[in-house]
Amino acid sequence: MSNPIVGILMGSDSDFEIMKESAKVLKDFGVPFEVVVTSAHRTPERTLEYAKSAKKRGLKVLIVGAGMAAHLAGVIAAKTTIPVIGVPINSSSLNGIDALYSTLQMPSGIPVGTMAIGKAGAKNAALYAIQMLALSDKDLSERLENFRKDFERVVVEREKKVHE
Ligand code: RP5
Repeated sequence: MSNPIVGILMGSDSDFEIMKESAKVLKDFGVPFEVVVTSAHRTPERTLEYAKSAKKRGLKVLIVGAGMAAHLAGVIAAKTTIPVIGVPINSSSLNGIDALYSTLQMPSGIPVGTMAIGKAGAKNAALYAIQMLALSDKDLSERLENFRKDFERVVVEREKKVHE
């Protein structure tokens, strides 16, 4: 996509199965984004370069998913003042608890807004990014309001099925 304002980053292409949930939401809302595979451990220089240049390139929010010893979101956050939203990926035998702690437990001064483990987290990361962007974008804000209304309707409809 040209002129992306959200970056979706992940530590491995194997994370895409989860992180595509963020991409789907951003696409539905018409928010331009880019997807990048970069690792804090395997490609540290590429990761730092991305973080350092993100703001200059016009990115406004970064969504970062990683599993196992998930340092990616923290390393990215260390090198940019753009808000970083972390998504712990359940790619290990610890089912993502390792990634949750690694992503969430940032030392003071360098925040990473951490979502739930896995697909729900990836979806919510995109919605959270949209909420931030909507603060200065009236159209996007309206789309968000409509999304919430539709969402409420779907929940009520589903409840009817429970009683059938
Ligand atoms: C992390 O290690 C990645 O974010 C991924 O969740 C996990 C496993 O990566 P692969 O071995 O599948 O490439 O860096």
